[in-house]
Amino acid sequence: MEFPDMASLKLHSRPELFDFEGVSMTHFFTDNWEKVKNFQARPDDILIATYPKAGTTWVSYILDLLYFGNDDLQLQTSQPIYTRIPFLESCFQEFSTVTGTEMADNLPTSPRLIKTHLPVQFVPKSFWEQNSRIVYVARNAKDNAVSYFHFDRMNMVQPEPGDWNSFLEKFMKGKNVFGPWYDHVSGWWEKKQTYSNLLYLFYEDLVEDTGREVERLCSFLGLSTSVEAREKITKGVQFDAMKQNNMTNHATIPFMDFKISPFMRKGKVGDWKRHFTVAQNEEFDEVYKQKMKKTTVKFRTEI
Ligand code: PPS
Repeated sequence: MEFPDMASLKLHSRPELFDFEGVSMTHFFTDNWEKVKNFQARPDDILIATYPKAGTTWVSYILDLLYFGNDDLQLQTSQPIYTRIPFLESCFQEFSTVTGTEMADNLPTSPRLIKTHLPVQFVPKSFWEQNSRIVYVARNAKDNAVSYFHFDRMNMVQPEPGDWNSFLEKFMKGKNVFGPWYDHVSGWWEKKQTYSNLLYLFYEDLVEDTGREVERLCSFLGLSTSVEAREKITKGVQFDAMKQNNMTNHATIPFMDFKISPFMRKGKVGDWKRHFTVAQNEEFDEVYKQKMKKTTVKFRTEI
């Protein structure tokens, strides 16, 4: 995907959130809806699904290296990750002539790695019909909220976040692009109970022991990657390596202002403690208890 330079961008203001079949969205992810809904998945497709800021890029890069990381890393050093792993529902017409579905349709690779932030009920039905494999990554709500706040500050195609307190209030009400975190993580968790081709990973587990999670991915995907290759990948996907790597750090996206906040920001579990006041934390815990009372999914907010 080629982006024009900043000077020719047609974006005049931040997009507004609106209700789309019960979920808060911006037009960037609904403008191509007919094509998204009717997207033709293939049995060997691998869908990487997450709530925004839960570790999408991290797991995408791990899968990319597992499947296509030949010794010379020719692809990985010449093409930004978002051109090789299309963002299915994206439709940034102001900046790009290709939509996420067109990019996915035109992907020459097998398997195709495809990224989505859709809540489970919005996933095109062909993925279920084709029994495609899906890797879902979830991150604890507090760190996820902090990461999303900084992302909305620096990303001009996201709604204006306001200050931290007002962003957190909106987060608790689910007024974020792709809707409530609570419904997203629990909806996908419920799906896992009936759809066996779904691996549910946690960001906190990846931080705690990346190598173990890479091994878990290999076993889910039926890959017999050698120990040496797995160790090399584990090293290459550490936060500092990905932050330095211009093909994974999103430095080439013109609508992200890294002077406000970098895409690869902290990469930590527990950064929320530097953001939440005691009162905010108490209110958040109370809301969390209510919203999550029906699900069995459990998160760690520190490791
Ligand atoms: S997006 O825009 O939704 O696709 O963003 P996403 O990739 O899901 O999430 C970005 C956050 O993931 C962190 N990240 C990592 N953490 C640890 N190790 C590695 N290798 C790594 N890669 C990405 C990234 O820094 C963002 O989190 P924060 O907390 O903002 O730093």
